[in-house]
Amino acid sequence: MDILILLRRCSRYDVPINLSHFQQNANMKNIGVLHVITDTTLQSRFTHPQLAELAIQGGADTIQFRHKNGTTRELIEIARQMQIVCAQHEVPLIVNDRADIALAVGAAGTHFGQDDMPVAIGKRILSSETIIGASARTEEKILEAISDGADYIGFGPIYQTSSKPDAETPKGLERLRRMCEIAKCPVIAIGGITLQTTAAVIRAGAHGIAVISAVCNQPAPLVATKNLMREIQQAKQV
Ligand code: TZP
Ligand code: MG
Repeated sequence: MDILILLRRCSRYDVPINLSHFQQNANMKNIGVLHVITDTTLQSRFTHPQLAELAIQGGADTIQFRHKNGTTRELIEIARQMQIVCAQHEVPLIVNDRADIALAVGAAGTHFGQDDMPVAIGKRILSSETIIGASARTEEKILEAISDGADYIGFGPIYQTSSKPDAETPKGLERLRRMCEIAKCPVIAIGGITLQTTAAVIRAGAHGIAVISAVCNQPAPLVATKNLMREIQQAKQV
């Protein structure tokens, strides 16, 4: 058995050893810098797979499927179509909330919020290659998710957003900067990020960004994605 798996089992369920730095060094996965979250509630011009295709054509290096209603069968069917698009272009598909749907369609990863499956359980039921992203309402819970082995964390909302009805008050760039300093894994900033604010977010230390409206609600999602990616890359060079 993989020694890290063995040690992690011991640490979580038997003895209190914090292995977060081990996990970062040994299991670091390739995490994209532009996560486009597809959405069909804020716009109805494009389906989830169509948005995935446009975003990938524009250079998105991660697609997240996030759909808050619908039956499990419906979600599996949409995710399956998205996985076909993502696999064709070798872009990872992350399924929001649902480890079972990620497993069902062979997606690259899942993203868990504070009320979803705990990261420690996700680690047990998903393969070791599966990307696990996590976000939470408090910094304490975020740090817990990191020490449980999250591969990246989503941090936000950075700015005001109307895309998530229950979003908290904006955390701003200073708190993002602090989180990036203490997190032992990549931080993906989310919430109200636009083309105009992308550079500041990256300069605050974010590994990347996750967006809905800055792509899905734009007249041309492909062009919007291209512009965001260029902005990220330029900000990383400075
Ligand atoms: N989680 C925190 S803010 C947010 C989510 C899903 C919404 C992001 O959407 P937008 O349009 O990029 O602000
Ligand atoms: Mg969730």
